[in-house]
Amino acid sequence: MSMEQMIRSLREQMEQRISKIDSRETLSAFWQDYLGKKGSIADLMKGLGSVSKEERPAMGKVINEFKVQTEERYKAMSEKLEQLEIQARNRREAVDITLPGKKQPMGGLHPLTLVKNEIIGVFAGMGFEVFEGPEIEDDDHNFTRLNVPKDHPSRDMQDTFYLPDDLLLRTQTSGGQIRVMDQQKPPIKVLVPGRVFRSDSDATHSPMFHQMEGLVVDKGITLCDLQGLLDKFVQQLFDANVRTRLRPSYFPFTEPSVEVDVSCFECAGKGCALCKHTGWIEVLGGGVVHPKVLENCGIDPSVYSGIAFGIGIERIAMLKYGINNIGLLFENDLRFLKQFQ
Ligand code: 2NL
Repeated sequence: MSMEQMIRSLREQMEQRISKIDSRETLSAFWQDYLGKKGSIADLMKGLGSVSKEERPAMGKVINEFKVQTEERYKAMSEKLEQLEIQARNRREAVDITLPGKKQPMGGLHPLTLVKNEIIGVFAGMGFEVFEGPEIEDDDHNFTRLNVPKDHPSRDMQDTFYLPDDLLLRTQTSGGQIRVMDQQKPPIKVLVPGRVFRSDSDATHSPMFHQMEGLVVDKGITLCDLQGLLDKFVQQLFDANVRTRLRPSYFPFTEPSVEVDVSCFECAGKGCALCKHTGWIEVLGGGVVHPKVLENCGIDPSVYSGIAFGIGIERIAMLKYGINNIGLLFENDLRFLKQFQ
């Protein structure tokens, strides 16, 4: 076979190979077989040595044309493969910009937080400052300095969760007010919100609930100040027309102690299911701070006097929103919670 015939046959073979290429791998093999160091074209170049001097330039030209043609085919195929790869990637990564976005649902405040904020809002308007104490208290802050000495029967009034080392889960936030009195001298006007714990559980009691205690200490503070303060408070919280009623009660840390009722905001005192046909609803407890408590905090009870009160936030929330079971406030069922948004 002459060299020219050989080149013609190689050229046909090359065109066949290139038309079948479908990947980088087969293209790379193609390059090796034709254009590589040990490829067909290199072989042809070597064979040029045994061609006669007269024929050599013409033959060289034919080989070179074959080489250029092969390189062109290679380059074209390489570009074609690249285009195919880009198309494939674009298909893979395609984003449908007409699809609707993912909705991020709006969060909202828990009804207890709403009520807490509302109560703080009312008292802040009367000049109260907010202070928070620790949930884990010592016996001294939770009981002793509040005039509830060890072995005093009133410790049984609230079943306490005790911890090791004379520590306990606070049964009320009063330890917070004790700290305020330790740190600042009268006039004092503070509101202390927080979680409190009592071993008690039924439809209206939870072992953990939220309380808001208030304390005012200054010269000449009386029970009348407490009623005036609470009158304004319930009028802003429930209805402008409600009134308060104080009934005698007992707490070791106040003397006198009172239970505070609000006239029914559902029936205006006429009697309904909410007020159990009495016209009155119990909302909180309070009283005049016991002189011993002031004394225990380094405040002279012959100069200063104080009033204090404690509000159960769950109770207020249940009254305001007509919730009949306290458990609903802790289950976090969205069907319930969404009603307050
Ligand atoms: C309730 C209502 C009350 C207080 C809390 C208090 C705090 C200090 C001094 C005096 Cl530092 N009193 N707090 C007073 C009366 C009632 O909460 O039903 N508690 C068992």
